[in-house]
Amino acid sequence: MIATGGYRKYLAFFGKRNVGKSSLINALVGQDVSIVSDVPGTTTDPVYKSLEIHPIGPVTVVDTPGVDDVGELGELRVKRALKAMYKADIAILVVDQRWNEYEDWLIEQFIKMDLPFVIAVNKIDQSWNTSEIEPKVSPYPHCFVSGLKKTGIEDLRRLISENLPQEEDIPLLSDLIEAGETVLLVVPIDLGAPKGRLIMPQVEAIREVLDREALCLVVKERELRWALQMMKEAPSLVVADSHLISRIAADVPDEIPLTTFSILEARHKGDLVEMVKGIKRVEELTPESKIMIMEGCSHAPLVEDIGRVKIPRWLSNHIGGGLSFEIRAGRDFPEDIGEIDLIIHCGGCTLTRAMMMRRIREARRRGIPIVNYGVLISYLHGVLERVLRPFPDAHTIYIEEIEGVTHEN
Ligand SMILES: Nc1nc2c(ncn2[C@@H]2O[C@H](COP(=O)(O)OP(=O)(O)OP(=O)(O)O)[C@@H](O)[C@H]2O)c(=O)[nH]1
Ligand SMILES: [Mg+2]
Repeated sequence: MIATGGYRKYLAFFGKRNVGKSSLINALVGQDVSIVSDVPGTTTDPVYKSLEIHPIGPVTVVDTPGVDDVGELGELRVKRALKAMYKADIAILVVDQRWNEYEDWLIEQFIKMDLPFVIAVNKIDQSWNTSEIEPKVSPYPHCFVSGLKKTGIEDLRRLISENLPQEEDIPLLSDLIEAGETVLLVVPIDLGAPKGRLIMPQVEAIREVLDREALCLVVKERELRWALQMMKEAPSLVVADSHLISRIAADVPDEIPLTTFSILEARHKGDLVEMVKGIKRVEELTPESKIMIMEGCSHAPLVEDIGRVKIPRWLSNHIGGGLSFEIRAGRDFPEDIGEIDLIIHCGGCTLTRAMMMRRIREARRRGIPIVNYGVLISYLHGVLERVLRPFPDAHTIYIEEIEGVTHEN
């Protein structure tokens, strides 16, 4: 099922053993989802519970084992708790009066991973002196609660809701053009094209041009030159399909802004700058490198499938052979990802922006560079600099961080 407006947020609870994580979760969700006991280390595996919490909306609450767990098994549990951080949208650090290096360490991880977090100071019913903990928690969003007595739970809900990151809306192309201008879309009708229709990014692009009160001309690649000759004024933007981009770039005069549907999609659905940064890794690859091709949906592979055939071929040619490719398709970020040097993600046409951003964040938190099909294809065809020109942020990153160290030809 495709999550659209009702995108489920991951709320992950962290803290030492026995601070009351499970009790607080039960109080927050109003059900006994997690076992509570005074034995430290009661929660041994992350517990996931999906439900609706007002005013936050649909969420998955994740209870984790205490991070101060000891011994070999303890270490394993800590690892599993940390894994929950990779995919969390927000972390809730549960503490009681015993603040020590574990809390400092957890906060350090959240900051390093760019994971928003709030602090719930628990067991406030035990009437201890909170003035000692105030300086520790006051730099961060925090509240005082009792999981046992179920007090302060409303404050915690509000705090979580206020600190959950909101995804901004980024258009496909309407911010790149003015009313009255013309956009030229170059759409291949080849074996990869669906029968009798256009694909989503093409349809969305047409719609955005119309909404912008601009003109849209749609042609196949063979009619491109003719269209350009016919136009009295040059188009203010040409958008072409990635895998034809080197031919199209040769046909479109250098002064006309040119980009690809995939680049537009990478910005609209994710983080173009992050994808451009990922290109740096391409030049560090060796024949032994491991690549993960990640697809957002499972489609029946085509004979000349872009992710399974063309990209591996182009990239292997670029590196000079070798490389191992693993393909993962589906909605969830794979858990057992192993040692991976680079993730190459599809355009994510069936994913929402929020879903795509989560995958990008997770890759970043795991320290794995990520690029997408569109950015990589343009790079491997030697036209990335050109197709990034309409996007000053990403173009600057390319010039400053990539151009000097890579071999775009
Ligand atoms: N007085 C008081 N006791 C609490 C509160 N919250 C939890 N406790 C008690 O603290 C003990 C541990 O609670 P849990 O919720 O199991 O703690 P946990 O953090 O999930 O512990 P682990 O799963 O072992 O990591 C239990 O005996 C709870 O009854 C609270 O707000 N006040
Ligand atoms: Mg627990």
